[in-house]
Amino acid sequence: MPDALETLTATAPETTRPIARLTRKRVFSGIQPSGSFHLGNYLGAIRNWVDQQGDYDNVFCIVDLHALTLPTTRETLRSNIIGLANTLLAAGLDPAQSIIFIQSDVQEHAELSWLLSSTTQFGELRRMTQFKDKAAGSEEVSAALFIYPVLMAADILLYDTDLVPVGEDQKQHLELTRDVATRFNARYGETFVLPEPDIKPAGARIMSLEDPLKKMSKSDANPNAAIALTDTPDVIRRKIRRAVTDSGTEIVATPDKPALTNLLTIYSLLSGESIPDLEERYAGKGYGAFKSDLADVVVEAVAPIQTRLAELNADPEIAREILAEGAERARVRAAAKMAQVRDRMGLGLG
Ligand code: ATP
Ligand code: LTN
Repeated sequence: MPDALETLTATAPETTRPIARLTRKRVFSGIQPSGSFHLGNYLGAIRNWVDQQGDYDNVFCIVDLHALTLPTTRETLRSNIIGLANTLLAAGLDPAQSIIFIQSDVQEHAELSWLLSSTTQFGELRRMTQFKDKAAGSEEVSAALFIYPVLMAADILLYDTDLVPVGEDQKQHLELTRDVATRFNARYGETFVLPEPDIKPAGARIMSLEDPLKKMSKSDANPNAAIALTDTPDVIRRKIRRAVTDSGTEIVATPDKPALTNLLTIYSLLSGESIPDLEERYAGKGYGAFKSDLADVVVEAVAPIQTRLAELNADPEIAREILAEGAERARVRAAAKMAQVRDRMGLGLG
């Protein structure tokens, strides 16, 4: 992939780019290397990161420390990290426009997380719905799973982030981040920028194909619940064919039809056609024709990403270099912020 290498070498060092930092809003977002990247991740988050990256000063992070909150192995984590990095690049993240790095390569994330845990209340963490959901589904609940949102707050606050593009499921974590930052600023003086969530109304919550009341999730035990970006055309067609539908036969997006609403949302986001136009087109037609067309739309949308992904997978050095350079640039910012935080809190002898 000479293209990616060219953009890599064209990227100016962090210290020579002050103008961009002064004039553009700062964006930070993260994604866990915790399993196969699915259509919900793409439509709810990454596609927005890619579409907007020219407008902002972006930092995107593969949050491997977060992936330790649920049981994993060394081999799985390693292969998930490189797989995710290649997927993000294949989906269009551009190192010339965005800093892309691995969380554990910048040690300040873990350090700030500890410091912020002192301005976070136990009761606040206990109320987090993601913790409750994930804890309910695991036999062993680590302390890390409980403090997960503090590490997320550290990720965001370390970079003076203005905007955090995420799916709807992360809204509560963003509220916590703002609360923790507000409390810290009140106690130690103005230190952190208060970030705003950037949640797009469409695609913010793509639902499971097996249960339209649950979000499509990497950690779903049922492999038919999610369409992975790496699924073959045959697998995509099969999953869509067997996706649950609602009672009745109408193809409309109404509150009493969560399954059809979800399928129409996916169709609309990938084809660019509006939901009312799709409802009109499929009025009186059966689920069979609708699902078959939807499968075509999905297969066509993921094909170019899969082609780029295969090229990147064939040469893991490309991602490795991009991530190393991203970590170097992220470290410059993180170190400056941490020096300020340590000083504000009175740590060490200054
Ligand atoms: P898990 O379900 O195991 O927690 P995940 O699929 O939510 O994993 P993350 O790495 O936690 O994956 O999320 C990456 C980004 O994708 C986040 O911004 C998240 O809000 C978004 N996202 C995840 N699932 C969906 C979904 N079903 N619909 C829309 N956005 C989603
Ligand atoms: N918790 C997020 C992943 C994540 C993140 C972040 C998102 C970790 N740190 C910082 C935005 C900003 C998730 O599960 N999707």
